[in-house]
Amino acid sequence: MPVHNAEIAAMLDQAAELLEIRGDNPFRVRAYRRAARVVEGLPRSVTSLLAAGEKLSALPGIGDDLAGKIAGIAASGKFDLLEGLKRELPGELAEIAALPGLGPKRVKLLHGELGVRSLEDLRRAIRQGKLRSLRGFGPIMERKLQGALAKPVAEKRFRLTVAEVEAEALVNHLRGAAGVGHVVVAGSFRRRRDSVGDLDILVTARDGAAIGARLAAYENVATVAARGPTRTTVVLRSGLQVDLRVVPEASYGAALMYFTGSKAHNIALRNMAIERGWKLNEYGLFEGKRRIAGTTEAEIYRKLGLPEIPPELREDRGEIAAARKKQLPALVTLSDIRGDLHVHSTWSDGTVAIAEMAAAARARGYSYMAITDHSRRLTVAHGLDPGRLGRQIDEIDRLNDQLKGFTVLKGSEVDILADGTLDLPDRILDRLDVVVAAVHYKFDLPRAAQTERLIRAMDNRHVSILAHPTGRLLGERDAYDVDIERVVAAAGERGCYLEINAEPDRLDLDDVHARAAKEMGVKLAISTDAHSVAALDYMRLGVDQARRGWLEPGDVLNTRPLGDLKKRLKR
Ligand code: DGT
Ligand code: CA
Ligand code: CA
Repeated sequence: MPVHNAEIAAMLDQAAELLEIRGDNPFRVRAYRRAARVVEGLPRSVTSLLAAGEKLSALPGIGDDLAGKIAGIAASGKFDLLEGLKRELPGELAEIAALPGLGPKRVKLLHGELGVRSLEDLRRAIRQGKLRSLRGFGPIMERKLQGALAKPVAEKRFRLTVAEVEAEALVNHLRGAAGVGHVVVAGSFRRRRDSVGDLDILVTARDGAAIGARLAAYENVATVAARGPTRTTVVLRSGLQVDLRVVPEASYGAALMYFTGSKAHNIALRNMAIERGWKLNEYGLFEGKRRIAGTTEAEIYRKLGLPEIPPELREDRGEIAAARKKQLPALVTLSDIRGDLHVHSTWSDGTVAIAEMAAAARARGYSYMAITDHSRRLTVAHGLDPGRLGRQIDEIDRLNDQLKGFTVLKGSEVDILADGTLDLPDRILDRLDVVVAAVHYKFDLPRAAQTERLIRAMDNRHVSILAHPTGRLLGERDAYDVDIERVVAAAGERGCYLEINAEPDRLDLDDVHARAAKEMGVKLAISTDAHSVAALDYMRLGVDQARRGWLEPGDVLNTRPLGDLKKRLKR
């Protein structure tokens, strides 16, 4: 059976974790992590790429050695390096490293100094008060770990990009069945939530059992959890659950609406139907026994006196009242985006030279792109000091002289130091078009200090955009403790923009905070933070979250043409 991309990525990630704990070369560790992200984001399975004779070493960040290892995993389902590391490093160290606040470095200390090999060992060490004696483990860390160890295992959710890769392959497989009409992924996936609990796939066909059989026979199915004439539930080998529902064509709109949800939105609509003496369910809108709508969603909304509500808004967060008053927002779309304001190059930890990145941005229909490489504090990312940034500025000036109809903006992703000052002096920031300020360390400051830190950074009039404002990493790291409302208000007072970082594991600000920002009159930049050409395409994920945050083109900085943009970037 072919090995799925998600499984390969998980093995590469685990290997990176264990290599880091073992104290391997950080570049090697990062190479494995990066490869995991690349594999995870591939539009096709590694197996099919190899079968088509394509070279994995042509992918960004994947050299010959890694390409060989990945091909080996794809062929055998096993990763010798990982097996070896697991034998060499005892117990549950990888699980321990995944706890909040514990990276590989601290796990090494726990293991080396206290002999911790399992989660139980760690609990015991905390009970016995041994943790505090270790360097870098204060009482705050102890309390945090106690909390994390006490929590039941959270419901596993899957990042939207991971679900997309699974969904695309599966939808193609189902389309191959005889007698299928529509095949569509509904649920939180269609509402474009940043993560999904499972995939809800809706198919129109007469013979539901045949479609169910086709799903059960899919090569990536691990277990079939339930099987019936119109519904089938399976769990894929990645752990992602799939709920399949088969309905007749006449119920397509009603079923799509029902399975798109959200549940709260459905209930609100059903109540509207009841008020009119009707009944609304997944088979249609009914007056007595007569179906008065159901083939399309638009038809059902129309009967209820509403315009069609975009799936991204269907959360019962005021969209029905807005629809009733004909005041639904005209949501921003990908084609409104005119440029990307947070992009890396080989000057820091990007994989592509500035000129190539510019060409790729231009090919996406943009008219500008800001190069915002890291600043000097981030040594692992080859952050730029004022001298190198000065030389980069000169290079960009020369490049712009050659480009027509496209502009590379000079920028920096400057680190916000612990006290809220910036990692680069004003005299160099003064030469830039865009300064993106970001927190990359000291995530555990107390709330008041963290809030002050961000606000102080925005006090610097050179700062145009606050990058990934809460620092969350989906499924890995919670947002740091910060009074986000104060930060949003402070951004508004200072004419600073907030970022929706479109990286699939960030999507930060999230939908809810983006909407709060809009309501407070603060505008946002949707930026990819791309370190490779392929990552420029994450823009659509940022736009999805912006849409979930009710944003219209006018709320988004990088929908502005260049001249207007430049004026807005000046504070
Ligand atoms: P998820 O999977 O946790 O990311 O979120 P959803 O929204 O995809 O939820 P899921 O998979 O449990 O159900 C898919 C859709 O089915 C949901 O959005 C709305 C509909 N649905 C599920 N349960 C109910 C229910 O009890 N009542 C109503 N009205 N709709 C439901
Ligand atoms: Ca779902
Ligand atoms: Ca479901």
